[in-house]
Amino acid sequence: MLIPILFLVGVLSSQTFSQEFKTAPPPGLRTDGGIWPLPQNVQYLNHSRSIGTRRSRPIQIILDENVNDCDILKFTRKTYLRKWLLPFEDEASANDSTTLILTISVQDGCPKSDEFPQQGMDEKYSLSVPKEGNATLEAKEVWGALRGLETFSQLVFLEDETYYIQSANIHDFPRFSVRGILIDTSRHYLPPQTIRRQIDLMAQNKMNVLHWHIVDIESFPYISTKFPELSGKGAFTPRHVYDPKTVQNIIHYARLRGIRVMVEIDTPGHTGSWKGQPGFLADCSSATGEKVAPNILDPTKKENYKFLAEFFTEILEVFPEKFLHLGGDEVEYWTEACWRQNPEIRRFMKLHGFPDNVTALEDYYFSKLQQLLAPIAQERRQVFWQEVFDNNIPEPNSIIHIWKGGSKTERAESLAKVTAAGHQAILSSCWYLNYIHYGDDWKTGGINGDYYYCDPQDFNGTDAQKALVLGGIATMWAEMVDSTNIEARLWPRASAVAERLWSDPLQQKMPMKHGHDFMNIDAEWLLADFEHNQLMAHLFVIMN
Ligand code: CP6
Repeated sequence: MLIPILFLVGVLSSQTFSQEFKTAPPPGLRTDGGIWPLPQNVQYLNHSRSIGTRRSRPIQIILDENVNDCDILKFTRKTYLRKWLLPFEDEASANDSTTLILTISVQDGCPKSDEFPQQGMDEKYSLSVPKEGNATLEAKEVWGALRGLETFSQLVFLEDETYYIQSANIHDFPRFSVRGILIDTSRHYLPPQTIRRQIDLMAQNKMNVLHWHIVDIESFPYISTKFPELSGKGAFTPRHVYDPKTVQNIIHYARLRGIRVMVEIDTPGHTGSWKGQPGFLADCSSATGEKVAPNILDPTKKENYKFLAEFFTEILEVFPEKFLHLGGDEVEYWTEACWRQNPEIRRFMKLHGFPDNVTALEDYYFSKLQQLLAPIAQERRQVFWQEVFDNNIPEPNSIIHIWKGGSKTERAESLAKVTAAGHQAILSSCWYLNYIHYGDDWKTGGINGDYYYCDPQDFNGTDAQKALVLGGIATMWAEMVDSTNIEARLWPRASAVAERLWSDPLQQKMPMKHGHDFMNIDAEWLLADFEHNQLMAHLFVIMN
């Protein structure tokens, strides 16, 4: 039934397009919309009105009394108004009869200055732009108002030096609560302005979690105030670091845009750069006795747990986000050359009666990690890469981050297993954006060839299991990525992920694959339109 209906919609809308335009529509001109990601419920009123020029004041935004002083909304208002190049955005009254007034009301008022967006943040909003009179934006929390303002901005378009707004009624909310991007600042250093710029682009796509894979084998750019030798010995150079002020700045920058910063401290593997803590890394040698560069910590030393407890205490003070990512991936790469070749570690295993493989030792490490986190991380939810679930014993309340899955079947099985065990899950398997192809691959790119079509709830399981899927994170592993290419590689490809995680799959203009893609052309238009917006934003940033 779905296929014929969607087909009909496709035919009708392409006829509308071809009647209105002999050639492709000019960039930026909205026809039936073009909001990205597609709202859950949108009714276009088939009408747009002129609201002024760059020199007049096309838009005025009025905040309701209870949020009139809200830092987040005042900041966001200013940012959006500057998009339309308004010189007098702080003046109270409209000075032009065509000025559109948008009033914003937020039921729950403004978050305190030490409150950050968190899991469970309410991003729902209702936006009404009638054919005449004021526009209204209503939300329960400011986070919803931020999403609504982004939608509002996408209804505004410029045509022959005049601003127009498309009339519409929109009721919108996200399908998933976690919609993220992973950045990897260990393989290549990313300057703070590059990170901030990706945060801006995430906000344009209504994404809300920046997963900061901050340290790994290649470098340790995080400056620890308690253990400065970590970056002292582990950073590429003394300039390739994030000092406490910079980290704070990024967290606050993200907060103003309704984005959470989830840091990942990946242990016990992937720790090659932790050279600044003496005795932390295990001695490694190959089976023939040759020394091998260590990439895994030594789980047998008491001092290492004392150190980790102090280090995590600092991390928890620095990052307010309630999800703490603890890594745990690919441990098997280093257990053979390090743990199993190291005489002291072997002796330790024997002493504890562990069998002659490393599983029990890994379990030992994760249980010690739980013990040291218990008193300091009560308010936090722990996130682990899937191996900790596959091979070890994760904390029962932890969230499992699924990244493996060379095929759809494999990732569906992982999702089914993890949720059957009662864990919440985050999916990344289909969104390895570091992979590139020739051509535009935003629909069919990735290891599994289904960036856009990948659905995190497409697995065999009960409704309760599906509800345990929190969302997804597009990963930008940075072995071959740095500040010169990250933006072009992320966007607009990550926008495909953003729409999958926000929108209702049944309402999308680009349907899930039903045999053939009959609406490719419309889809391409939407994307071109979107890219145009990105470009405009880019130019704006450069101009400023
Ligand atoms: N680094 C870390 C990586 C990867 C992972 N963890 C990775 C593995 C396979 C691919 C891409 C990235 N580079 N720390 C796995 C979660 Cl294909």
